[in-house]
Amino acid sequence: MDTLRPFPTLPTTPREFGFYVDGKWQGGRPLFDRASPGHGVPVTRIPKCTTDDLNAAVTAARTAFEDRRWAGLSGAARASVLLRAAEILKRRRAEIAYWETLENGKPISQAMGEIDHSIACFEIGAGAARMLHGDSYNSLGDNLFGMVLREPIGVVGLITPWNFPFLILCERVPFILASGCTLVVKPSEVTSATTLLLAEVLEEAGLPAGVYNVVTGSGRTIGQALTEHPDVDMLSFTGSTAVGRSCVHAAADSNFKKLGLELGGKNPIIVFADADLDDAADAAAFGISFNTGQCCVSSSRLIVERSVAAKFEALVAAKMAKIRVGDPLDPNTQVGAITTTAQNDVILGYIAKGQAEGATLVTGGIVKDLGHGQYIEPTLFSGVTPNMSIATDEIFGPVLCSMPFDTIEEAIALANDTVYGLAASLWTKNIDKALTVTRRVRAGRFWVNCIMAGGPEMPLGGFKQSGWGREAGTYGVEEYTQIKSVHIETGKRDHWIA
Ligand code: TXE
Repeated sequence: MDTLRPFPTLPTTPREFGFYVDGKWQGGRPLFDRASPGHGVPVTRIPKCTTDDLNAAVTAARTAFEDRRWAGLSGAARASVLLRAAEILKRRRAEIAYWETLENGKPISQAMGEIDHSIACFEIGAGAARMLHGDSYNSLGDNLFGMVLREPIGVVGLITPWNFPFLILCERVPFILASGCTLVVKPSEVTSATTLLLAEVLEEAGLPAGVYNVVTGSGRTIGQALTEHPDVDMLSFTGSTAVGRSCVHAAADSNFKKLGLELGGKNPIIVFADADLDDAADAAAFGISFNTGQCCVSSSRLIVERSVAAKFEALVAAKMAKIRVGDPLDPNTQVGAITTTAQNDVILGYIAKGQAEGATLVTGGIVKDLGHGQYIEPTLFSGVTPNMSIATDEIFGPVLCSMPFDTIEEAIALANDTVYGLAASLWTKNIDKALTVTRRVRAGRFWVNCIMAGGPEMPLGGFKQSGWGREAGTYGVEEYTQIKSVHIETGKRDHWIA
């Protein structure tokens, strides 16, 4: 299947997957069914791996790391594998997008865009593999020369969530591979298919066996065991703040493995009265509805200058009402299904709470009934105060909370009034305001007169409780390396003992 038309249909039977360790597909484990959240019918069957399977995967990754079958190659050789993977992804784009849509519920057109972005990650990872370098000190005197080497950190554990199963994977894997590390991936139990498909892609691209391993199963067993594993050198985790915290404990209690964490967000979109309000309203509606708001960088707090607040909220509500919520397999759909029933309940619970706390429901707040699956209309609350739970908690759904401000200081204070610091968007035509707010809002990603812009050249990651470290681009590769200071003495050495 390499085009979106004809409109793809559901698979007639669920597709059964194996798991992937040491370059071999494995089976024989109990399987669990994953139903499409947009249709309510089983679409995939995924193995419930054991901790022995996980241990075998870590051993395979360790062996592949220590014998230098990957780390020992030149950056150019690693780059050519990554570039071949990018070419294979181009060929398999529609197929991978299809399985992503079925398991996640996101619109197929969006899933295709995410595969394109993932291809770019592999291309940039290839460039980064060739450019990876250290430093030197020629300032230590004529008898001493200093070199700073970057070495791959070793075996990486990668735990990914269900909201962008393939994209988040590809914002990490090419950069981990570029550094020379080997890895064991544990995808979310509800969206494992495309992580397994990437194993096929990497194998065809010529990645040596044992470098990329995938073990599927629950977070509480396989995920937890990976965080605690004494032979894993680094863990990259993307998911909830609660599990992120448990990763920190597990790392401390096992082997002090290095952690990369990308956790929750409660991101502001700040709109000044002088902004192009139509552009900003489009961005506000997009920023909270994209991926049904199940996005760590969703802009869920609208902080808008009071003099235009009512007008702006009306503009956003009008845009939201036009968003096409529908069957994820329909190429015209803009907003698909909520990925899990648990998340659906969480979002509906917050919508009820917002009303109970006294916020005004301007638009949305209702379930869209397509006769199958779970869908929630994009929702806007006005009259929100900073202490309401809809203003403080990461809802992870299409729910935007509007709060007015009068002064720039108040806008900055409201934007920073959160334990998170993942992303922020700012709308103004005034350069002084733009630079002041950009410098003072504590967020890892900042968009001025745009939202969710950029590519995998730019680093991703958060301030405060949104996480540790950065992924993607050259920063992302460096994250998976460690530094060795090498001192080389030349000439005659001064003896300590006479
Ligand atoms: O995440 P979990 P959930 C936030 C969002 C959402 C909430 C809960 O607010 O409502 O988290 O989502 C694995 N040890 N984000 O419950 O449980 C799990 O199998 C090790 C924000 O689904 O954190 C999956 O692979 N691993 C976020 C991954 O962790 C464990 C994206 C994420 O699942 C584990 C997702 C354990 N004890 C949710 N328990 C973002 N930043 O984008 C689970 N896992």
